[in-house]
Parts: sequence; C-alpha cells; structure tokens
Amino acid sequence: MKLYTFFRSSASFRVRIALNLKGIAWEHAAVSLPKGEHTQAGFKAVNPQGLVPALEDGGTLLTQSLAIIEYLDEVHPGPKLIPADPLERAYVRAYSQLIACEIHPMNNLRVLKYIKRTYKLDDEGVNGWYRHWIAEGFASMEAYLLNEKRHGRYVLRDQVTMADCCLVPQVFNAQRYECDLNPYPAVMRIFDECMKLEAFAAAQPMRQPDAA
Ligand SMILES: N[C@@H](CCC(=O)N[C@@H](CS)C(=O)NCC(=O)O)C(=O)O
Repeated sequence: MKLYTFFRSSASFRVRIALNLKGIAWEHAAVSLPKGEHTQAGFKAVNPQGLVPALEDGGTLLTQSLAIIEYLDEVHPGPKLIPADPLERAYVRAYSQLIACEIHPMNNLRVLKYIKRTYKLDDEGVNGWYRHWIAEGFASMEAYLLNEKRHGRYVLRDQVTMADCCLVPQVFNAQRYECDLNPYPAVMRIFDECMKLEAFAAAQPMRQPDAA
C-alpha cells in the first residue's frame, strides 16, 4: 500500500493515524505542497483533483481521507474505527465531517493563497481569516461533544474512532497558527489522550520522513 502524503497535510495525517491504528504497513510517497508537486502532471495522473492524501492499494487509487479511512476499516482487521451501532456511526461521521467538511476547507492552502492574492492580504490578514474559522469551528466541536455527552477519553467514549483521526490533525493545524485553544477543554483533553497513543504520535508531522 502506498500513501501519497505531505508531512504537514492534516488530511494525510488523518489517514496516517488510521493506517497505524490498523497496523497496516505502508510505503511513503512524499508530495511537496510548497513546491507545488500536487499541481504537476505526475501527481495529477495519480489524483486528478491534485490533493493529498491518495492511497494506492493493489493498483487501485483511493482519494478523500474519510472515504479512505472507511475503506481501510471495512477491509482490514484491527480496531473498528467506525462503530457498528447506527446512531454511534452517525455521531462519529458527523464529528468527522464537522472537521473535514466545515473547518478544513476554509483554511486549505489553495484557499489561503487565493484570498491573499485576490484581496491583497498581508500575513496578518490571512492569519486573521484562519483564526476566525478555527474559533468558529472549534466552538462547534466543543459544543457538539458537550451536547451529545457521548465522549470519554475519546470522541466516542473510550473507543478510538475516525473522529479522533480528524480531531488530532486539526488541533495540530490550529496550534501551528497559534490559535487560542483554551476555550475548548473537552477537545483538548481528547487530543492529549490520543497523543499518548503511538499510532497518533508516530503519524504527527515532525515524525514524517519528508518533514523539513
Ligand atoms: N477533502 C479532502 C481534502 C484534501 C486536501 O485538501 N488536502 C490538502 C492538504 S491537507 C491539499 O492537498 N491541499 C492542496 C492545496 O490546497 O493546494 C480529504 O479529506 O482528503
């Protein structure tokens, strides 16, 4: 199995965690976003969307981190990252999508580059945009946990799921932009618990071979 990944990509980070949790050996194929390798013909032949991650499994190419994680969960043994109970499954998917569909796309590299160029923003302007969507998104993440009351050590009680694979990389991103995460203690407690697990720790950006 080969994962096209960039060390700082949070969507790739989600899949790296899932692969580690499942105990699946994988080959590392680095795609540098700062060098624009994801926009070049070589990688576009792999994923026409020009985004990481992409996972090659037995000659088949899979894209979209949540779809990849669900696929891995369905075809590989190991801890179940998607619960069997329909309501719990909906809860885990909703939490994952809150991050992957509502927060992450607002702050993706191409979005930041576009607003910077088009609206002539300086770094502080871009950071302001970034922090706005983090604050709004993390408030939703915190409120969702407190309202649903299904969390424990992890997003779903004491069972590591796809939702945790999404939560941890988003916290890393927010920390990189020096966002204040003190208002989200439930989120941060789960983050701390996850980071005690080697599957999460080994997937973090600075432990990747392509980390600068
Ligand atoms: N929804 C996609 C998002 C993939 C994505 O946006 N990846 C980012 C890195 S985290 C990327 O390749 N960005 C390149 C760009 O924005 O130019 C997924 O979950 O896999």
